[in-house]
Amino acid sequence: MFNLILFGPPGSGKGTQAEKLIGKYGLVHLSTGNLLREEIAHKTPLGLEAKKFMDKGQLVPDEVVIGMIDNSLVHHKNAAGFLFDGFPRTAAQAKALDKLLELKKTSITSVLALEVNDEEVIKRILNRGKTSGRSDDTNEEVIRKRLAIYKNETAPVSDHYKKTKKFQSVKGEGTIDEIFSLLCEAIDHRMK
Ligand code: B4P
Repeated sequence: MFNLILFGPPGSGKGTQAEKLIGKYGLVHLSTGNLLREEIAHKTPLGLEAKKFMDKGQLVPDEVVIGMIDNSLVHHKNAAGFLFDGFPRTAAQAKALDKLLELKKTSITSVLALEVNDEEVIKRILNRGKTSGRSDDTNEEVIRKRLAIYKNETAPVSDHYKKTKKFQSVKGEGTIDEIFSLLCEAIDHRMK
């Protein structure tokens, strides 16, 4: 199995690149952001609870997102591999993911981190906010809060993967196709 984590700050292009990568490599796309937004759209109790955190730019509690990933892994029993987008975002999530994959007798193959500067991601997210209908995309203060949480809680998760030499940074600035080529190069190299 080829299991890829797409890592990077909010608005770095994880979702954008994930859509292209799953088509090329036949991976199952697991985006915790998308799963949470589906719960919100269906007004489930989980969605209504998660929305309170997301609207403030905060992370949704670990047990909620870990539970969603657990369900998704069970649901996609015969997958050739997974692309994790926006997960793990905390050390506890990274440890839980290792355990869940171990139960499936597999592990993370590669972690690719999109590097984009703060002002560029703020510009991208505010731009998406004009059409996305996402309340966490329209307020610059909330976006800066998401970035601060990324730096304090999520960026340190990279150390977990650096120890096993699975971590690689990729330039996330440029056109969508240029960044896609860099990601494909890194994946093809890992697959050899
Ligand atoms: P996510 O859904 O993961 O959202 P994101 O970080 O904003 O998106 P992403 O990096 O995928 O950006 P995209 O490609 O869309 O999280 C939202 C919230 O959910 C979190 O704040 C948190 O509250 C909660 N959550 C999710 N997962 C969680 C977890 N594991 N634990 C706890 N809470 C969790 O790109 C952004 C924009 O840039 C788009 O408009 C795109 O068109 C544009 N763009 C992309 N590439 C570009 C390029 N090369 N040039 C110019 N623009 C580009």
